[in-house]
Amino acid sequence: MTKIPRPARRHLLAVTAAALTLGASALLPLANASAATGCTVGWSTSSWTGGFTANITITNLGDAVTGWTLGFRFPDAGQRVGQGWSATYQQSGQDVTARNVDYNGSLATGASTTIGFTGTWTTANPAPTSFTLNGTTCTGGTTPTTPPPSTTPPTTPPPTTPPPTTPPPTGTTPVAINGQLRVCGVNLCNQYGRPIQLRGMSTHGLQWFAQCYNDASLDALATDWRADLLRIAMYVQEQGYETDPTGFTNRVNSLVDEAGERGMYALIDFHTLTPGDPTYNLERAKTFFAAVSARNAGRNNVIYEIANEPNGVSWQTIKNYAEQVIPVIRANDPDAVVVVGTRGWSSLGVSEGGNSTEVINNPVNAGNVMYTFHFYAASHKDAYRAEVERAAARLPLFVTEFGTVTYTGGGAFDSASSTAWLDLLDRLKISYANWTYSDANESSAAFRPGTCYGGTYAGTGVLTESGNFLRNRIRTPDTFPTS
Ligand code: IDC
Repeated sequence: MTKIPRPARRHLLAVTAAALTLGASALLPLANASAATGCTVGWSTSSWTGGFTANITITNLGDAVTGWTLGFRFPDAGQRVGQGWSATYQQSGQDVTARNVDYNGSLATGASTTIGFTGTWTTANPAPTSFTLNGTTCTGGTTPTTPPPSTTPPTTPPPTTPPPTTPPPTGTTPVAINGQLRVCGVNLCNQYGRPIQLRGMSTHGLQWFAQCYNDASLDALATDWRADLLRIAMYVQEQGYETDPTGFTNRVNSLVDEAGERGMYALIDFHTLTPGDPTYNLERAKTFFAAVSARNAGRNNVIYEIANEPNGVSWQTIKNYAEQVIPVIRANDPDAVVVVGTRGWSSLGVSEGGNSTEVINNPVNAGNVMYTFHFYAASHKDAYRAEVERAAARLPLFVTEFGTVTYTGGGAFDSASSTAWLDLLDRLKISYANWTYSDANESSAAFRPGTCYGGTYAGTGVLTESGNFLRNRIRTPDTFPTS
């Protein structure tokens, strides 16, 4: 038996005694004597002089419950609950109980719910160290992460009106509506199991265009362009990931968060290009995807793209690579969609004289996988479109990158071919990201050169011909099914 160290044991007894004295247990639903119980609670606050907000995540580790009461004791006598959300609060002395509201009372085994409140403090604001759920001490471990109080209020003040206590759906963003995605048949499907198409933009190389990805530009992407998707192009060579694995991993993770805060999906692109054999980067891929999948496993807006454009190698080599990288991701993030590059710069083999049959006959041995197709509209036309139409009946396809220009990233904007392509993708519900959401001095870039050194990204005044075309295509309303 694990020995509880003395001070902790004393504390647990104190909490129980206090709860009993205050009659808190009278509020509890009758315990089913045979039901397994257990819980873990995460507590995080942001605190300023005299005030704080607390976010509390409750995870039920026992049998399913249909109603719950969370109990905890403030360590300091000056701490008070103010306005709460997603629970009703009572405080007596230092003891607090939070009871579920209608929509979050049912907690299946392993399920979590998050509640919170604004509060006040006088002399100190330490986190509670022990919690109970329906009277059972949460021994699953508490994770107080309270930073030391700062002397100035946070830049975003606590809400003066509480967030609504009505149930989700909580928003109309692409991620709020569609939730965790998965592959169903040849489609990308949302949380209702219905096919959807995501439309969005790709960054340029993060090593060159970091200045283009900031609050203003990402706000414009989410609200002016109304994009569903941000592809995060992390080059591996060309002064990319291999020169600073930690730095680039952090940069990708922070862009995942930025996309998530705006309700957009994030496509994490391991942007291999030269050399074209993904095996060259296999160990780097394993290291990178282990890190990003562990870090983002709890997020529902992440899609993994494991090799941008394999070239000069067989499909079998790409498949072998995929079957080594995918398990690394799945070990951490079992339900995320993974997109696998194809032969001939992700042309389904066409640019190297092949076609999609090699994939159809020999698919990657893993579920929840899609296959990459890339095109550049001025270079790749009817023959490529015909192959996409043929393949789309058999394979889940994702156009993780395309250009409206030639495959060099430059040359004239091809309006007719770009329109034909996007009409086809819309009809087949194939998701896409355009190269690039940047102000690179090349015609594939959406912004005019110099835009990223100014503060304006919304509207049409900063756009190139290609950018204007894409913005018009992307900002039309989505028609995501919700049942
Ligand atoms: C191009 C960039 C260009 C950069 C070059 C470096 O547009 O500024 O100098 O990469 O490698 C792809 C690749 C993508 C290319 C793009 C245009 O995925 O990295 O970007 N392209 O050439 N495949 C087909 C075209």
